Amino acid sequence: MHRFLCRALAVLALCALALAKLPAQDSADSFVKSHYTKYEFRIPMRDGKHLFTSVYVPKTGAFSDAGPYPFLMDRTPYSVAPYGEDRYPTHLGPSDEFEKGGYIFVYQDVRGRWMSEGDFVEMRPHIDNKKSPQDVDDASDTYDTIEFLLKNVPANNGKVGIWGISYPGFYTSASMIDSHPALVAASPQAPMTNLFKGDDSYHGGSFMLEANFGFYVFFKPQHNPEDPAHAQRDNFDFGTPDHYQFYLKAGSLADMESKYLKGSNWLYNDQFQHDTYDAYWKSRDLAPHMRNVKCAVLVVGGWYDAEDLAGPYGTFYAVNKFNPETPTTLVEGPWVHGGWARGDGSHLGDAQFNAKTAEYFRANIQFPFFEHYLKGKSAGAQPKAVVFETGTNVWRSFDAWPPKAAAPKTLYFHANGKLSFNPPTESKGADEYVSDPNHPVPFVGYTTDTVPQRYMVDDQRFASYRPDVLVYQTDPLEEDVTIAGPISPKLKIASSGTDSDFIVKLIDVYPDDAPDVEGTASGNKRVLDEAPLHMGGYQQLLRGEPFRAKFRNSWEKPEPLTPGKQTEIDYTMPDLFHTFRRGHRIMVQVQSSWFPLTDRNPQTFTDIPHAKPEDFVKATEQVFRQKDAASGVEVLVMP
Ligand code: PG9
Repeated sequence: MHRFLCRALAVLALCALALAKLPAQDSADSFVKSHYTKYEFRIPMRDGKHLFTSVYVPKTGAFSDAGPYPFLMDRTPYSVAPYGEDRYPTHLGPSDEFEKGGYIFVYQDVRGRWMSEGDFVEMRPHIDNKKSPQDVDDASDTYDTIEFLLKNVPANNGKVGIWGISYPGFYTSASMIDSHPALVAASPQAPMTNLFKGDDSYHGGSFMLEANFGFYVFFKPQHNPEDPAHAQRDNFDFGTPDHYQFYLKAGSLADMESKYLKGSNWLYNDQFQHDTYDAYWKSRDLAPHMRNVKCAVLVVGGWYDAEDLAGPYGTFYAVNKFNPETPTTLVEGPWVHGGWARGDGSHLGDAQFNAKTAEYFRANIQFPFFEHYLKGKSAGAQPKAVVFETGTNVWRSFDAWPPKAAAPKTLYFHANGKLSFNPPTESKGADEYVSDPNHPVPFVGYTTDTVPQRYMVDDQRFASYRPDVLVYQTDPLEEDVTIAGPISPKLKIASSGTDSDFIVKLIDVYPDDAPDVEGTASGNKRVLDEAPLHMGGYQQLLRGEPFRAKFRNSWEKPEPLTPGKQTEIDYTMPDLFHTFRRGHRIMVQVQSSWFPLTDRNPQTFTDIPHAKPEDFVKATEQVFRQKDAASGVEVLVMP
């Protein structure tokens, strides 16, 4: 038991530190300690609260660039440790280029976390028209922080940049609103934009169970910010590495909370108790507030981000919509959550990209962006989108995203598991399966105690063999097919139940003679032996998302299905840029559970977080594929 707990703690600690690129453990002879001087401030905000801020200033003569230097800020809920002006981290900034590049690094505990005063509010809602000094949010906290830094930190050049990954990515997005005039460059990376609509909490109305419960047993309310060691390293013991079984036996979300957390974490309770798009979630949607963004923006996301997949698009589209004159670029690569900040980015799981995509991003996109706006270095044109095309494995730039040339086409379901761009002609046609919530379809084909980052490109053959998974695939392609942009399932279904989930997965099927690849360990350790991997027939997941049928007409007011009645389930999955190579097949799978990635739908219209065991009933799901009721997936195809 203890072994699993230690592993889980270690994984979480590494993720939090790696993602935040925060100072890890200090080391006496670190490069940082010999090249920087550390200052700690408790910066007063307009409402009187003080935010704890660590500042690292290059020592005189430390770098060829003699300064003055710009600020580069990172605001985080995950702690700015090490605390103490005599304790230094081993690294600073987004990458080594910055650490040696002549910057003043600023790390701040956000309001209500660790050493900062005030109350922590999950994804603090933005206040558009602030009426008094008591109207505070992360835009005002950043503004006040910048005012203080400019006046109190030596050797600065009056310019400020801000960046952050995940939660720090959200704080970056929030800081850009009504931005301080000294803030000239911001890079929100894997930012949460809307936790209910596709970021960490809900996808298509389904609760992201494994990721959220696994996160909130560690991310807890803090009662004593003066105690930096405060119980973030909780002793939660799952008791088993097999989380499929753990969650299956745990019962409803409410049962699980009362059994394991006992009301100790209102942050988690807020997540699962607000299971419709209510005022709690609407107030936290950052997109409608992304106005008066005067700084240049570099939004970064990963095609395979298991946490904040939708957030980068949400921020990018909002900044463009409300600030058309502001230089804004979207960068998307074949990365997991924060994958661009570490490693070389040459592969993920068994998927090979034949390019060091993360190294390329850090050196050729991220560093030049900040050097240009913070130091006036030349950086060339700033395209609207710089995106890595998987399949062909090349970087491309566009003046719009999705590319203007990409045109909508539908991949239609046909009899005998066929998929084609031609619509069905049959007057009658449907496929069906029995979905049993007590035997849900697993989201990976192996035992796991986490959300393996590699799941988003894993082989789907384990699922395709199940009778409760529909499989449709094209013939081997005679020429390359490139898709660019969102992927939109359009299903005509009927269910014997009064609610159901529908998960659609878009898959690239490798030809039987695909070359082997060397066994590789990446992200979460390979689940297979380290040996050449036979890729023949590999069904590589590209994109999968659930949709909870009760939300088909309204996110606010869920509605039951009428048993047996034909119903449309139309939704959109986050963007891709992928080429299905000649000889490959395009595959689509359809299923009604994805466990324990998402919580189970009882398939009875009910209050799911409080569902009773007897609510969980089998349902026969029909998917129509006929002339007047065609089902399929709409994609944007490049010419
Ligand atoms: N994206 C992660 C998260 C944010 C908020 C709630 C749950 C998870 C993260 O910041 O790592």
